[in-house]
Amino acid sequence: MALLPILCYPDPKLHTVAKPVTRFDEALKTKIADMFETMYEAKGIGLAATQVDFHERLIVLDVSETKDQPLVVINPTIVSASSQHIVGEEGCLSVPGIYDEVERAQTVEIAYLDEQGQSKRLVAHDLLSICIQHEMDHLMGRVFVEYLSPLKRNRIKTKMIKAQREAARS
Ligand code: GNR
Ligand code: NI
Repeated sequence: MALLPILCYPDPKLHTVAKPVTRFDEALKTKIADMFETMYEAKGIGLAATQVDFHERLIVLDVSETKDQPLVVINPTIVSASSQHIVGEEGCLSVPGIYDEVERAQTVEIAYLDEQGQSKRLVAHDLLSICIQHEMDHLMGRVFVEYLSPLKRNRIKTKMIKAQREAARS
């Protein structure tokens, strides 16, 4: 088990488009275990492989209060999305300290593979739906701040660069 470094916005690597997972081997199991360890340690409810500089379509999630409902989602596709939308306050482990409202489909149905490579379907509502859409965006190289106004996004970018410069000096 290992903690993986999380890429921080505006790292250009966060805009990499992930490729499908093709090998369901021991290396993948290790990556999944390391991603869960990293996500739980960072108090996140989800983590996309992109955020740990691994560019395959792999997500780990756990939106439960009790942190005992791990979910592995590989090669996800949206089967359907509700026309009903919801606005939720989002944060991101790659944009620490920034929270803002994003509108998403309230319900999504996804098709995906589990860690054994078995086909699955899942209908997700509310927070799980939001989290799945947030993580699938990461796999497409998209970070939630890209939904905010250019003014807000530029302020966030400047703040992140400054924070990273100060962290590197200390
Ligand atoms: O931990 C996280 N919380 C969160 C809250 C609202 C909407 C999305 C998220 S995902 C985020 C972890 C993360 O950055 N995943 O990519
Ligand atoms: Ni994120």
